[in-house]
Amino acid sequence: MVATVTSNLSRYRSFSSLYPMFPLKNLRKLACLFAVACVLVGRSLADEQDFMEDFLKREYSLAKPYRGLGFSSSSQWDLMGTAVVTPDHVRLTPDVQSRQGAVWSRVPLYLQDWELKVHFKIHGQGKKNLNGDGLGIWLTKERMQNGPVFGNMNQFTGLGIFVDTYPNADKNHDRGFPFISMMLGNGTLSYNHDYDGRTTELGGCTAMARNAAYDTFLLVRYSKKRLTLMVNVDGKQEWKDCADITGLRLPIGYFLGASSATGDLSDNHDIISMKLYQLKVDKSPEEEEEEEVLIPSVDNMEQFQVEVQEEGMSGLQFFFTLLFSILGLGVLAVIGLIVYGRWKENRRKRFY
Ligand SMILES: [Ca+2]
Repeated sequence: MVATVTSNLSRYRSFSSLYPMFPLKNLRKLACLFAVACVLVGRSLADEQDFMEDFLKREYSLAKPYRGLGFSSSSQWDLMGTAVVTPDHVRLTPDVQSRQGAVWSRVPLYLQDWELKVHFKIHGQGKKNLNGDGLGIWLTKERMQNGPVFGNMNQFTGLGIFVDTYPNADKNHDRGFPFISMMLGNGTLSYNHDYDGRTTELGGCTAMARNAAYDTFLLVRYSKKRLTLMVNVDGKQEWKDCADITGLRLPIGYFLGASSATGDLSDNHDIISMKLYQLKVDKSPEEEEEEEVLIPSVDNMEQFQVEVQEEGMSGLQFFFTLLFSILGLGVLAVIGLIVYGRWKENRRKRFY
């Protein structure tokens, strides 16, 4: 080691003696600066890593290796339906028609401020828009239920994030699919599959997360009645804003889950990880004293309501409606004339 340093130094000496504008002193300074910079950068990265790991809540997280997941009594997760565990992922549904699968946490989430990072993969043989139906990420009062909302029950209570891969309502192609959206259920609101849930969505965005060349993630952050949804699906290692809702009240003690369903169309729907981080947030005394939330709600919910346009008449339908209306009116006029003629004749006969 010493020998190498010495020989390197002698090489520097010869180098600097050949090129006097590059004196050895400067080289040493540069080397020192470089070393200090390396140490600082290394330390800050390590700090960040530690920071993140400190706040990762393993009891609420699903990550590799999935030891005992779904069958061991020590596992924090239950599987249902077609969901299976492999070394690389939890597959909610295979690329086969009419399947439903889910994974649900056994532990209710009692954190006030949190961040959920979901690593998922949706892929299959079907051509674009000939695949379906997508997956749902949940934080709800209910768990382990079957149903029509991406393999979970309708009229759920809590938060649903949907990666919808099939455009059921999109006749005008006004939004690209897959479309990621969020909905807050209060136990009576219904998700309408035929409209891709537009009547109840709080926000969302298009995210090309199917058959993607990169790892695909979504991130949900909830703190101080604000829910933000971000996506990372194009391999750029940056989060893109997808939805940002303020005034959203979500009770604690709900369950995390992920579910999926296939119908006539199908895909593989895989969850690689769901990592839950606790957020440390400074709160004012008033914020600390907020009364307990019992039912999920959003302030000014109306502002998020989307008008669903009933499908109008097509040109051909309009033509036939008009044609039959005119014919009908014509027939009525003829009948009227005949009746009038008879009445007039009868009157004349009576007159004579
Ligand atoms: Ca859909």
